[in-house]
Amino acid sequence: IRRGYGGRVTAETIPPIAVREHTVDAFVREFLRELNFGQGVDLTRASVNDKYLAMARTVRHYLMTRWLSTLRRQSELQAKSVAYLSAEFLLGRQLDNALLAADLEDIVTEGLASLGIELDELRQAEVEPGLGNGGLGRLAACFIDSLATMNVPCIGYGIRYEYGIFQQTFVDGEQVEKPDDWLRLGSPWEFPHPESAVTVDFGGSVEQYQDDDGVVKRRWVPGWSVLGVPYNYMVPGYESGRVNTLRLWSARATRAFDLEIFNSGDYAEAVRAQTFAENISKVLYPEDSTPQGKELRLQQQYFFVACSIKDFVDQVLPQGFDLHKLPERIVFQLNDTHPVIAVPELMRVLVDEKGWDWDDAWATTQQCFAYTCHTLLPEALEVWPVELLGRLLPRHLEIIYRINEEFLEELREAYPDDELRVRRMSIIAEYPVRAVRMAYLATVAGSKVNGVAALHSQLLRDKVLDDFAQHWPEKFTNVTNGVTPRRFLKLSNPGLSGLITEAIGDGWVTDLDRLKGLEPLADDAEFRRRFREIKHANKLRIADVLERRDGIVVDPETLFDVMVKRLHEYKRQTLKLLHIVSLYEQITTGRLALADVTPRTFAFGAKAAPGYVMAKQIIALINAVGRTLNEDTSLEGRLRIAFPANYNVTLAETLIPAADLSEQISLAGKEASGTGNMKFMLNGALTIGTDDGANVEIRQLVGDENFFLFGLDEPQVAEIVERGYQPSAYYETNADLRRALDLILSGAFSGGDRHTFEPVVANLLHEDRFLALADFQAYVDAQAKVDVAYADQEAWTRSAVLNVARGGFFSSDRSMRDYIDRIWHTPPVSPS
Ligand code: 7GP
Repeated sequence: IRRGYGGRVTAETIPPIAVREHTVDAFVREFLRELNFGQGVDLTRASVNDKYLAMARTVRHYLMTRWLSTLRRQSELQAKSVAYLSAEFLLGRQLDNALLAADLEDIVTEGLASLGIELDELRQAEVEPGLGNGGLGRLAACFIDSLATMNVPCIGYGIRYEYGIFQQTFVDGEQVEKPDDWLRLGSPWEFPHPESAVTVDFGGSVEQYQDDDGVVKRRWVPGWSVLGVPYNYMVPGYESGRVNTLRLWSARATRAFDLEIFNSGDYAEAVRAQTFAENISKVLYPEDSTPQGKELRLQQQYFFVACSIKDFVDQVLPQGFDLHKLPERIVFQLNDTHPVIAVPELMRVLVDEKGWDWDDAWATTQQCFAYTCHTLLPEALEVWPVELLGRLLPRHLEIIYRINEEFLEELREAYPDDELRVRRMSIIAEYPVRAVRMAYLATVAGSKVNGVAALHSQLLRDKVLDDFAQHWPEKFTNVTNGVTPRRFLKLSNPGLSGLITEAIGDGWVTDLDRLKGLEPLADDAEFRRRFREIKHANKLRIADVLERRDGIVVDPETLFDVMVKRLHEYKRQTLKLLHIVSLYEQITTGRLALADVTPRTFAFGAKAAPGYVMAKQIIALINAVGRTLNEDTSLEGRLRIAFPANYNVTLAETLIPAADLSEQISLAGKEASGTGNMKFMLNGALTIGTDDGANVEIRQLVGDENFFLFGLDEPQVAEIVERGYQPSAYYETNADLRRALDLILSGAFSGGDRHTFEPVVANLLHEDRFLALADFQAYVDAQAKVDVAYADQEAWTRSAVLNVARGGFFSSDRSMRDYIDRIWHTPPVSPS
């Protein structure tokens, strides 16, 4: 035992950790104590928020023993840990997960009821921490859940944004963003440790000096600094006894900074300086897949990785630890390029602060990092202008230059007659401005590089990072994404979870391959009936939520056709919209009889990056089409659009279990993996999808007969683009497509105004970067097959059951096993 967050103690002086009594009475006592002494109110006067906060704090007491013993055990054993470095952790609500981990739901329900409180009312009071944009951030949250459950030591490092992903509202159908003030009513799940704040430097210059032996060296003379205050969150495993830690950093002004200005007597300036520092962790950048190269974003990135490395080296490791053994104790996993500045930071610590020689430091650094890439879009690959990096982190820029120099030297030796290749692979890009390619830096520094689905990893090797894969074939690997079955099946779909457990026992919660045991039940009529009943109940549940949350009315008797994900042209929400508009056009012109239309609820959920103009217009168009269809009584409610604003983790948890059809219709070769696709499958929806991302693996597992495949595959896309894609040709030759686009242009959805949606249509006709028009007919044909299949409810349910039964592969527990075997080599450790 050594210095930790609580001062100096020895193993002998630590008092035993109090264990909470697992009874209704004990819970009620604790709860009332929290309410009275924590919140300072008595029950008769307590607001819902008071009760929620008191309950949350009570629940966390029950996990505390496990957390403290996990930490104590870890400092005894010094086992190798994963440090998951991620600018985003999209956690979702914490209460249910904590209740599950503490096995408290029944006790809390009963205890609260004895006080006249409904657990469900308190649940609704929790504001979800939206500290992520979408897939990448939610994946990080699933991964840390799995590691805790599998007993693997892990510390998540990220940023405690004061404002998470914006709250989306619709005003006249258009997206309007509101700040996400998630901390406003208190944040009972976090443990701030201001006393353990670390200093992070920025700016200044680099100077040359002579060390004690007269050797000339270089060091950073920073210009300004901020403090990083750690906030710890529990990451409880399910039935594992382990509680890992998520440590999020919050920026504060340094005292030195304050004092200097204070002494000069300028109070207002001192406060301004404080604001300046605190801006660093103020807000999550809302761009998903298209980062803007903003200075503040680079500050955020360096801020959290510098805090994390310092924390790990100075606080987590025992004093006097020989850093040459660092690779035995840690692997820093880089969640995309956002934390890649950690590479030169570790080099700076080892070379400048610890006095190591360069080669030694580089050898160690390379063993400590691994890099996951989450995209294929060229515009998503982060590049930092040298001018900006040099201004903000001058010493890091020098270090990057040196890494690059040595790397290029190695390349010139390997490819003496291929200077073109050497330049292509340079970490420094020369055009349009001199800039650092962060993905290249990560690839050079990382011991492994992985994509997030089989196809994605292959395209990384063959296209995006092909030169690197040729140079270091053994560096490249794949780990297909997964999702946590605790949150996205057990908690979110209690009906189906109960049925599964009844059929095969509850082992599936930590061993999802056991879902295989459901396969024979696909042929059991009684099982299918109950399965359908549960789906129906889930539709009633979401119908209720949508009505109360958004005033949206849906018909639970219809096919629920759901597309929820960020709004991006490559994901092709417009393709689905064109299908809907085409159906509507055919009905209103009498070419399609209403009686022949399968009643459907088309559900959308999507946020657009605030600066992404086209995405926002597409949102407005979905809402406009929705208003027209929903108000058109001639449709008799057979086709409705439900587009609730502010799709988030909480809404996903009730919407996905109600879905019949999962829309995964990105242009082949663009969606790295997708993880929503896995959640739908596990909740018994059938997929209509392209051969893209993890859809490929989903289809292989579930079988062609249980999946609606359509559209061009990646080689076909590449060929069409190579030949010169002409979207207007499809408009001219496909009458249904033309009529649908013309209907939008006619102003039918914009009160007769022909200009409103002209840019969306024009973009499709003249550019259509993601080949929506080329895939239109194939999509419509596949949707016709959906209608036919859905008409046979027994066969449909059979397919739905098989989707669940064959979805076990997509547990994030399996992803973690793959990371451990292929990249991390971190064995599980018993927590006590
Ligand atoms: C996403 C990918 O778009 C998605 O296909 C994948 O399932 C998910 O990561 C998890 O791997 N990417 C992002 O969310 C993102 O912001 C930045 O990528 C490059």
